[in-house]
Amino acid sequence: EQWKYAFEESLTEVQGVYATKFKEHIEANSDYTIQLFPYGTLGESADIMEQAQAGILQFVNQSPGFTGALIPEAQVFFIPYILPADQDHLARFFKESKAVNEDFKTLYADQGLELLKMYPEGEVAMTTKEAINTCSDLDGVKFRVMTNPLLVETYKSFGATPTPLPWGEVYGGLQTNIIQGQENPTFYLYSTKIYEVTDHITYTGHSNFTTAIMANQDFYSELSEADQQLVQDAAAAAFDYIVEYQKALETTELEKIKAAKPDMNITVLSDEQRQCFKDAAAEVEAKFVEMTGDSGNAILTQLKADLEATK
Ligand code: 6CS
Repeated sequence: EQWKYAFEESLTEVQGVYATKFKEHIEANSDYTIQLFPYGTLGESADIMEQAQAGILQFVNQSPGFTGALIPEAQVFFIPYILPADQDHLARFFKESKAVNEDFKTLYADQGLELLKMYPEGEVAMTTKEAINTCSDLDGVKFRVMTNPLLVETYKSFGATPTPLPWGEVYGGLQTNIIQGQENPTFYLYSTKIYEVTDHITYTGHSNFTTAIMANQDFYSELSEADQQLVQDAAAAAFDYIVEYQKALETTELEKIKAAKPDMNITVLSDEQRQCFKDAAAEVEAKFVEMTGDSGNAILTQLKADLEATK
C-alpha cells in the first residue's frame, strides 16, 4: 500500500527533509511506501490541505500561517515575540507542550485532521527593498504575509501595509514592486532566491516559523494500533532530526546569501530598535483573543504556561 504525503516546500528544504526522514522510517519499519509531493506538484498550500481533508492525500504539512481560516486558534504563533529565541527552549516547548500536543490536537481533529507534530523552521527575518531600522521604516511598505488574518494585524501594528498572498506570487511580486517586503526563515531566503529581489535582511526576533504535519483523520483512525504507533514513531524520529538540522541552517544559509550577493545589507536590530515591534505584541494579542474567543484565550494561557514550564 502506498501513502501520499504533500508539503509546502521543495524536497531539499526543511519540510522536504522532514518528509524524507518520515518516509525513511515508515519504509524501513513496514511494507508501506510513501510518495512525496513537494511544493507546486499538487498546487499551493491551500490546495494540498483541501486534498488531505478530502482523503486524497494521507499526510499533509501545512504551516499555521495558512491554517488561520480553518483553525483560527493556530494563529497564536503570530503574536510577536510569543516564542523564545533560544532554540533548545523552543524544541522542548514543541516536544512537551500540552497546548500543542493535546489542545491543538483536538482542534485539528475537529477539522478531520490528526495532528502529528508541530516543529520549528527557524527565526523569521524580514527582507525588503529599503532598510528597516525601526517600525516607522515600514510606513507605506506593502509587505507580503501568508494568508492569515492575525499576521495581517501583526504587520498593521508594525506600521506596514500587509498584503496576504500565496507563496507562488511572492518572487514576482517583489520583482515587479507590487510588494516591497516579505518575511521568512533564513534558509528559505536563500533556497528560493528571494535575496535576488530584495536588498535588506533584517532580524527583529519577532517570530520563529512554525509548521505542522498531520494525517487525514479517517485514514489514521482506521489504521491498526501498531500502524498508528509506526506513524507516531516516524513523526517523532523526523522531529528529533529536524530540530537539530534546521538549527544549523541559521548560519550556513546566511553565509551562502552573503557569498551569492556580497552587497546584501544584513542587520540585527538592537533591543532599542526592537522596542516598537515588541510594543505591538499586546495589541496583536488582544486581536487574537477578539478573533478566537474563549477557545483561543484558553490555548494562549496554556501555551504561555507551557513556555514557562519548558524554560
Ligand atoms: O512564506 C511562505 O509562504 C512559505 N514559507 C516557508 C518557510 N515554507 C512554506 C511556506 O509556503
